[in-house]
Amino acid sequence: MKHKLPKLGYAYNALEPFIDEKTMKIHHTKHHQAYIDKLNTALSAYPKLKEKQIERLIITLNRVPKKIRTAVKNNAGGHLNHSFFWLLLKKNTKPKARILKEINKTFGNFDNFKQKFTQSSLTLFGSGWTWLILSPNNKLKITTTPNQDNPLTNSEIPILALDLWEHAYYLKYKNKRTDYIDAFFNVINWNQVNKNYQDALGKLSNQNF
Ligand code: MN3
Repeated sequence: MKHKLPKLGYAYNALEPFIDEKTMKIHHTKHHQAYIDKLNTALSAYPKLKEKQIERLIITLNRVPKKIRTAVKNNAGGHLNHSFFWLLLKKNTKPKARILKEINKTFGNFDNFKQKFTQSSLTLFGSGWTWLILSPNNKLKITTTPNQDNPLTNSEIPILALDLWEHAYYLKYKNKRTDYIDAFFNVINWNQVNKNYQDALGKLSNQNF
């Protein structure tokens, strides 16, 4: 099995003016594709690893031969994170249902959540991601990871993610990470976030992650 670039499911300009067409196109067809190409290259001599689901590959990273472990960590991580991220983007949805209830319960109210998520994103040094995760003890938490690391490595299940690599925003926002984070809050697909939360609760109760 060769890993392949997933379809975006919407047009490259669908998130304008918040995330611009050019950024989306390069991000998807060049950056995401590059992780996939490098992952396929790293796995090419390992038929069994080639058949592994991308999530399993990340969760069981310590069983990947040392020789290719860093390449797999970075590029399987890049593939997994971006595949997850694309689904989280859509204009004109609103936080609702179980996830909103849980956000309010955990962070007091939605504005507090947004503020904390923004603050974490601004204090992350260099390239990485901000996450809303479900912890093994069934709590929502905001975390950050460097590079292309994924919270699954720490048994935390991703619910929401923001790509904070400069390639995700530099063409439009230059050094203004704050403006990019603000823009992101206009294109979060809350239907997907709610689904991710429901799925995470299911995985947690089955210990299936
Ligand atoms: Mn990216």
